Amino acid sequence: MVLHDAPSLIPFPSSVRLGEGSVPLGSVRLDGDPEAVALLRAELGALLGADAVDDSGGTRITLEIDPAQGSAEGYTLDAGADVIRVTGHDAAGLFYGTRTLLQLLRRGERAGWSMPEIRVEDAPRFRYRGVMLDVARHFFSVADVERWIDGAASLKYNHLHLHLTDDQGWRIEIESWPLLAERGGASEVGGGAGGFYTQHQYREIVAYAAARHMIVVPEIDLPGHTHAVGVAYPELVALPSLSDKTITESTALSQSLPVHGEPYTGWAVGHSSVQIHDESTYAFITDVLTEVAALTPGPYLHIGGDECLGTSSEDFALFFERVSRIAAATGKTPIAWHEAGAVDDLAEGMLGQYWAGATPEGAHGEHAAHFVQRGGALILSPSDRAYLDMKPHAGFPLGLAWAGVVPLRTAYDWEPTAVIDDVPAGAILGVEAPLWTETVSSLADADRLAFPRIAAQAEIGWSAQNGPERSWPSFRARVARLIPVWESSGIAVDRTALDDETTPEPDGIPQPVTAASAPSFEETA
Ligand code: TNX
Repeated sequence: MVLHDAPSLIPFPSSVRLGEGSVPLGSVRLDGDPEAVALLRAELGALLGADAVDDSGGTRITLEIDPAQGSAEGYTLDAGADVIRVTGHDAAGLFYGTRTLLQLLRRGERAGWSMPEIRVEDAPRFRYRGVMLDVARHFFSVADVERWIDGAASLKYNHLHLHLTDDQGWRIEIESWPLLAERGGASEVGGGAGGFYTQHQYREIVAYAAARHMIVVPEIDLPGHTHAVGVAYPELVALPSLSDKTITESTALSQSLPVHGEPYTGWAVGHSSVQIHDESTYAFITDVLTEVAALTPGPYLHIGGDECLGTSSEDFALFFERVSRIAAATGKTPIAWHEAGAVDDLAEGMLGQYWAGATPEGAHGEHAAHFVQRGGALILSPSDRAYLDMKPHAGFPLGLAWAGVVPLRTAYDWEPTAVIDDVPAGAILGVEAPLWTETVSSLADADRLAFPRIAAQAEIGWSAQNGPERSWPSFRARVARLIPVWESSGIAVDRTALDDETTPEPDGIPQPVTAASAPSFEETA
């Protein structure tokens, strides 16, 4: 059953009891865990006005950690007459409780800011809830990445996968191989200037994410997607392997073909590889992965492995058997795209990231399952559901459509434990929503492709399969009410996402609900 007065929370919590009244927030004071208080004070100050958060009066907001309550990343939120209490099982749980609190804020015409009287008990379904930003096809500034983190953290995502290297640009300073960033970073799709993060800037991103309980997962894509390495150090990279498909598609798009040692600015994939039979390649990779691991407090190091279309399966196996162990030797758990599961002797315990369809065809499912057979686990990013860069409808100006057009309803319609045959549910670490940026050159464009579909993957990753409100009609109604909230925080949203859908009203008569007809942030009180 859909509760029509269910609060507009995404992802929907494990349990919600809504009271009758509302809690005024015209003036609040915060106490409790210093870190959580500092962050929420700044956020409430920006929303309610600095004067409203002056610690002198009004509604008391208490933020506490109590490991005796709930489970990992879980929290309870109790909003009564004039006290709001958020208790996290751990610091992450407390942070998520404050995300729920922020989603509950409403501004009434006369009454000003308030939230409903409510009791929420909540904890996530999956440990890994990721978003990916491809900063290689187009470069995004530190400030842009921080805004992206804010949007994802508000939906309780806890991992940010940064796709740091690809044919079109190398985005992270490596001190032992300085030309990678200096030369390999000075390009992007479409011919723009590109850019890279200094190690100092990268640490800033990692720290900003950590303060919002997001772990950064760096990806150095190998052995393919390495054309930019050859712009910096031509001897490390093989000559481009130009398939008929690459030639036809590049011609159709009026994009130049890759030329060894020169910047590449088109969209083609699968034409590059490091020199698999040169020892110097492995010295280079050891240096790079060691530096990236040292910049990474999180447990994971993504080493790519996708779309090596010009590489023989023998060479691919030779490479991955060795490089998966070089990655593991840094002390991190390596992650690879699921194609690497074709390799028999992968380092044990690696994670596979599955990107083919929600109904696997060919060997994709087997390759993914191989990671589990080797003692690892899976992150699921089915491209026809979870890829944020697929067009949400055919005429959408941004995005690609190779995995299909993915409307919001399709994005919401999949079950992580039902994708890969013959793996136990416990081997599904979680889900990730990737945004590739061939067609995305600004944060506003990234947002417009991501929102609201990013909310679908957030709910799939967090909310129990049979939890309350875990249905399309409820989700859709909650999205409609959150669109103005996202917009008021500066996020560009695809307002057409709900246009072709209808939802049953309480009296059973289906009514079209469009983002345009959704209430504004002010009117949702
Ligand atoms: C496939 S799926 C890629 C990327 C592209 C993306 C575009 C996968 C692991 N790799 O190289 O950017 O499609 O949607």
